[in-house]
Amino acid sequence: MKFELIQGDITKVQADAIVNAANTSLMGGGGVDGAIHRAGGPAILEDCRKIVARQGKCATGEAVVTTAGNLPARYVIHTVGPVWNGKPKEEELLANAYRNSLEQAVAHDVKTIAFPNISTGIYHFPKNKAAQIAITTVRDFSEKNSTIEKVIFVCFDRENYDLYKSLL
Ligand code: AR6
Repeated sequence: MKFELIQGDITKVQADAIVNAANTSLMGGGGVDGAIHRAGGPAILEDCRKIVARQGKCATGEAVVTTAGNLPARYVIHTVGPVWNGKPKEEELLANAYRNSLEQAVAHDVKTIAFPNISTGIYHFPKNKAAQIAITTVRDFSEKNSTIEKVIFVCFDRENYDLYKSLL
Protein backbone atom coordinates (compact mmCIF):
# COMPACT_ATOMS: atom_id res chain seq x y z
CA MET A 1 0.00 0.00 0.00
CA LYS A 2 1.37 3.39 -1.05
CA PHE A 3 0.83 6.52 1.02
CA GLU A 4 0.44 9.94 -0.53
CA LEU A 5 0.09 13.29 1.19
CA ILE A 6 -1.47 16.35 -0.39
CA GLN A 7 -2.72 19.71 0.79
CA GLY A 8 -5.99 20.78 -0.80
CA ASP A 9 -9.68 20.18 -1.39
CA ILE A 10 -10.72 16.52 -1.28
CA THR A 11 -13.60 17.13 -3.74
CA LYS A 12 -10.96 17.69 -6.44
CA VAL A 13 -9.08 14.47 -5.74
CA GLN A 14 -9.26 11.65 -8.24
CA ALA A 15 -9.58 8.34 -6.42
CA ASP A 16 -11.88 5.31 -6.45
CA ALA A 17 -13.33 6.54 -3.16
CA ILE A 18 -13.14 9.66 -1.06
CA VAL A 19 -14.06 9.59 2.61
CA ASN A 20 -16.48 12.09 4.13
CA ALA A 21 -16.32 13.28 7.76
CA ALA A 22 -20.08 13.13 8.22
CA ASN A 23 -22.39 13.19 11.25
CA THR A 24 -24.73 10.45 12.46
CA SER A 25 -27.74 11.90 10.58
CA LEU A 26 -25.94 11.54 7.19
CA MET A 27 -27.95 14.56 6.09
CA GLY A 28 -24.99 16.83 5.35
CA GLY A 29 -23.45 19.67 7.33
CA GLY A 30 -20.54 22.10 7.26
CA GLY A 31 -16.82 21.56 6.70
CA VAL A 32 -15.76 18.81 4.34
CA ASP A 33 -19.25 17.26 4.52
CA GLY A 34 -20.81 20.44 3.11
CA ALA A 35 -18.12 20.67 0.43
CA ILE A 36 -18.67 17.06 -0.70
CA HIS A 37 -22.46 17.38 -0.95
CA ARG A 38 -22.17 20.72 -2.79
CA ALA A 39 -19.62 19.46 -5.30
CA GLY A 40 -21.12 15.97 -5.70
CA GLY A 41 -24.72 17.09 -6.15
CA PRO A 42 -28.05 15.73 -4.87
CA ALA A 43 -27.44 12.07 -5.81
CA ILE A 44 -25.26 11.68 -2.71
CA LEU A 45 -27.99 12.89 -0.32
CA GLU A 46 -30.51 10.67 -2.12
CA ASP A 47 -28.35 7.62 -1.39
CA CYS A 48 -27.87 8.76 2.21
CA ARG A 49 -31.64 9.00 2.69
CA LYS A 50 -32.07 5.45 1.40
CA ILE A 51 -29.42 4.16 3.79
CA VAL A 52 -31.02 5.92 6.77
CA ALA A 53 -34.47 4.60 5.78
CA ARG A 54 -33.05 1.08 5.59
CA GLN A 55 -30.71 0.93 8.60
CA GLY A 56 -31.12 4.15 10.57
CA LYS A 57 -28.44 6.66 11.50
CA CYS A 58 -24.74 5.97 11.12
CA ALA A 59 -23.20 5.39 14.55
CA THR A 60 -19.94 7.10 15.48
CA GLY A 61 -17.01 5.08 14.14
CA GLU A 62 -19.12 3.30 11.49
CA ALA A 63 -19.02 3.88 7.72
CA VAL A 64 -21.47 3.63 4.80
CA VAL A 65 -21.04 3.93 1.04
CA THR A 66 -22.88 6.06 -1.54
CA THR A 67 -22.38 7.20 -5.09
CA ALA A 68 -19.94 10.07 -5.58
CA GLY A 69 -22.38 11.90 -7.87
CA ASN A 70 -20.49 14.47 -9.93
CA LEU A 71 -17.20 14.03 -8.08
CA PRO A 72 -14.17 12.49 -9.81
CA ALA A 73 -14.53 9.35 -7.68
CA ARG A 74 -16.71 6.23 -7.80
CA TYR A 75 -17.82 6.27 -4.19
CA VAL A 76 -18.11 8.47 -1.16
CA ILE A 77 -17.49 6.55 2.05
CA HIS A 78 -19.26 8.44 4.83
CA THR A 79 -17.88 7.89 8.28
CA VAL A 80 -18.62 9.61 11.57
CA GLY A 81 -15.71 10.65 13.75
CA PRO A 82 -16.10 11.35 17.47
CA VAL A 83 -16.66 14.80 18.98
CA TRP A 84 -13.61 15.50 21.12
CA ASN A 85 -14.24 15.72 24.87
CA GLY A 86 -10.89 14.29 25.99
CA LYS A 87 -12.04 10.75 26.81
CA PRO A 88 -9.90 7.70 25.81
CA LYS A 89 -12.93 6.14 24.11
CA GLU A 90 -12.83 8.92 21.53
CA GLU A 91 -9.41 7.80 20.33
CA GLU A 92 -10.78 4.31 19.80
CA LEU A 93 -13.78 5.70 17.92
CA LEU A 94 -11.55 7.71 15.61
CA ALA A 95 -9.50 4.58 14.84
CA ASN A 96 -12.78 2.74 14.15
CA ALA A 97 -13.81 5.44 11.66
CA TYR A 98 -10.60 4.90 9.67
CA ARG A 99 -10.73 1.10 9.96
CA ASN A 100 -14.40 0.78 9.00
CA SER A 101 -13.89 3.11 6.02
CA LEU A 102 -11.06 0.86 4.83
CA GLU A 103 -13.24 -2.24 5.34
CA GLN A 104 -15.95 -0.67 3.18
CA ALA A 105 -13.35 0.24 0.57
CA VAL A 106 -12.16 -3.37 0.39
CA ALA A 107 -15.76 -4.61 0.12
CA HIS A 108 -16.27 -2.30 -2.88
CA ASP A 109 -13.01 -3.25 -4.58
CA VAL A 110 -11.56 0.23 -4.09
CA LYS A 111 -7.89 0.49 -5.04
CA THR A 112 -7.31 4.16 -4.23
CA ILE A 113 -8.90 5.99 -1.31
CA ALA A 114 -8.58 9.57 -0.06
CA PHE A 115 -9.11 10.57 3.58
CA PRO A 116 -9.69 14.02 5.06
CA ASN A 117 -8.49 14.71 8.62
CA ILE A 118 -11.60 13.29 10.29
CA SER A 119 -12.82 15.03 13.49
CA THR A 120 -10.14 17.76 13.43
CA GLY A 121 -12.49 20.58 12.38
CA ILE A 122 -15.93 21.16 13.88
CA TYR A 123 -15.45 18.12 16.18
CA HIS A 124 -12.23 19.62 17.70
CA PHE A 125 -10.13 16.46 17.97
CA PRO A 126 -6.50 17.52 18.64
CA LYS A 127 -4.76 17.47 15.28
CA ASN A 128 -1.55 15.85 16.45
CA LYS A 129 -3.34 12.98 18.20
CA ALA A 130 -5.71 12.54 15.25
CA ALA A 131 -2.85 12.37 12.74
CA GLN A 132 -1.08 9.70 14.79
CA ILE A 133 -4.27 7.64 15.05
CA ALA A 134 -5.01 8.01 11.33
CA ILE A 135 -1.56 6.95 10.19
CA THR A 136 -1.19 4.11 12.72
CA THR A 137 -4.62 2.70 11.92
CA VAL A 138 -4.12 2.82 8.15
CA ARG A 139 -0.63 1.33 8.47
CA ASP A 140 -1.86 -1.53 10.70
CA PHE A 141 -4.68 -2.22 8.25
CA SER A 142 -2.27 -2.26 5.29
CA GLU A 143 -0.19 -4.95 6.96
CA LYS A 144 -3.18 -7.31 6.92
CA ASN A 145 -4.67 -6.27 3.61
CA SER A 146 -3.15 -5.93 0.18
CA THR A 147 -6.09 -5.08 -2.07
CA ILE A 148 -6.00 -1.30 -1.51
CA GLU A 149 -3.11 0.11 -3.52
CA LYS A 150 -2.98 3.73 -2.45
CA VAL A 151 -4.16 5.86 0.46
CA ILE A 152 -4.14 9.61 -0.03
CA PHE A 153 -4.19 11.80 3.08
CA VAL A 154 -5.75 15.09 2.07
CA CYS A 155 -4.96 17.94 4.45
CA PHE A 156 -6.93 21.14 4.02
CA ASP A 157 -4.90 23.25 6.40
CA ARG A 158 -1.16 23.78 6.64
CA GLU A 159 -0.98 22.63 10.28
CA ASN A 160 -2.35 19.18 9.45
CA TYR A 161 -0.19 18.97 6.34
CA ASP A 162 2.98 19.68 8.34
CA LEU A 163 1.97 17.17 11.04
CA TYR A 164 1.36 14.41 8.51
CA LYS A 165 4.56 15.23 6.69
CA SER A 166 6.65 14.79 9.79
CA LEU A 167 4.80 11.63 10.89
CA LEU A 168 4.89 9.93 7.50
N1 AR6 B 1 -11.31 19.08 1.61
C1 AR6 B 1 -10.53 18.46 2.52
N2 AR6 B 1 -10.57 18.72 3.84
C2 AR6 B 1 -11.44 19.66 4.25
C3 AR6 B 1 -12.29 20.36 3.37
C4 AR6 B 1 -12.21 20.04 1.99
N3 AR6 B 1 -12.97 20.62 1.07
N4 AR6 B 1 -13.04 21.23 4.11
C5 AR6 B 1 -12.66 21.09 5.39
N5 AR6 B 1 -11.69 20.15 5.48
P1 AR6 B 1 -14.80 19.02 9.49
P2 AR6 B 1 -15.27 17.07 11.64
C6 AR6 B 1 -10.96 19.66 6.67
O1 AR6 B 1 -15.21 20.15 10.35
O2 AR6 B 1 -14.34 17.79 12.53
C7 AR6 B 1 -19.75 18.68 9.58
O3 AR6 B 1 -20.74 19.65 9.83
C8 AR6 B 1 -10.93 20.53 7.90
O4 AR6 B 1 -9.92 21.53 7.80
O5 AR6 B 1 -15.22 19.01 8.08
O6 AR6 B 1 -15.14 15.58 11.52
C9 AR6 B 1 -20.34 17.27 9.67
O7 AR6 B 1 -21.64 17.21 9.17
C10 AR6 B 1 -10.59 19.52 8.97
O8 AR6 B 1 -9.18 19.32 9.05
O9 AR6 B 1 -15.27 17.60 10.11
C11 AR6 B 1 -20.29 16.98 11.13
O10 AR6 B 1 -21.40 17.54 11.79
C12 AR6 B 1 -11.22 18.22 8.46
O11 AR6 B 1 -11.58 18.48 7.10
C13 AR6 B 1 -19.02 17.69 11.59
O12 AR6 B 1 -18.81 18.72 10.63
C14 AR6 B 1 -12.45 17.80 9.24
O13 AR6 B 1 -13.21 18.95 9.58
C15 AR6 B 1 -17.84 16.77 11.56
O14 AR6 B 1 -16.74 17.42 12.12
